[in-house]
Amino acid sequence: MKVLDAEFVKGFIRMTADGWDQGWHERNGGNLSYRIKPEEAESIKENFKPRDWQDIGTEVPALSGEFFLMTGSGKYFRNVQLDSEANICIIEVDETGTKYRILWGLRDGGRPTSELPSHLMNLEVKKKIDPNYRVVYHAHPANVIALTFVLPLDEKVFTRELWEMFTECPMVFPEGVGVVPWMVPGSREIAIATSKVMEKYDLAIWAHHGLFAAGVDFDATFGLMHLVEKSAEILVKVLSMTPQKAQTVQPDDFRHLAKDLDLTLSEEFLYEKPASPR
Ligand code: 2HA
Ligand code: ZN
Repeated sequence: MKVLDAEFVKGFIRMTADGWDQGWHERNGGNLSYRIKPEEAESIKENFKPRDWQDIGTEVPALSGEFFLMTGSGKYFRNVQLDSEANICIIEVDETGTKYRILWGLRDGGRPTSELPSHLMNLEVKKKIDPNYRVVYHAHPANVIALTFVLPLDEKVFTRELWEMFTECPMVFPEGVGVVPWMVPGSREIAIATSKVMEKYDLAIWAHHGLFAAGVDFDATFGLMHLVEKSAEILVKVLSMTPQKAQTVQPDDFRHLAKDLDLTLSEEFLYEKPASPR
């Protein structure tokens, strides 16, 4: 089968187009990766033409021998659907989990995403917790980024505020969201910090930069990004109108929700707030 005829490749490309349509991928912003299932790799392997092994820049031993579909470094989400073979690639991780090689794509040259260490470390953490996790998505949604200039960079505050704005939020991400302070993008340090957050959450906010989401498939992962950004947008609108909400969902309301819907909502997020703003 041709690579572009494979369903997982079509799903990947559709997600890049959807992200572009949302306005989350200015210029070459954002990146997407997918851990390919063995049978999916098998179905397209006749197209693989291995290039040289390169350093990943970190170690992901639990991903040794696995195949990944990902966006290219410096490539624009806007162009993925128009010319997929030039803008995305399939890579293989070697037996040591320290090197990768390109097998397909990036027809005119290039490298996998500049956030390769973060993508692979996140995929590794998620695989260890639940092998069904396959997708890691990084985008630059403006409202989430705006909130990182206004709210304390504290996972308790971000989780609680996003939950309050939109009751879908505690239902879809009852474990909450993590926050990574500003760090150099593309670095091993930010990859380590993000993968630590991913041990607990499916969402890692990058202060003054963007958001990482992880999920079992493209729908779940895109939906997570979309949901968080929409909730952030509502909070930005509220804070633009008033520094103080007139009314909101209270800790006991969340406890009630958790009981009725059989959710686990950690008490760490259900703290009492002072009467003043937030
Ligand atoms: O430009 O989003 O974090 C790609 C990025 C880097
Ligand atoms: Zn980014």
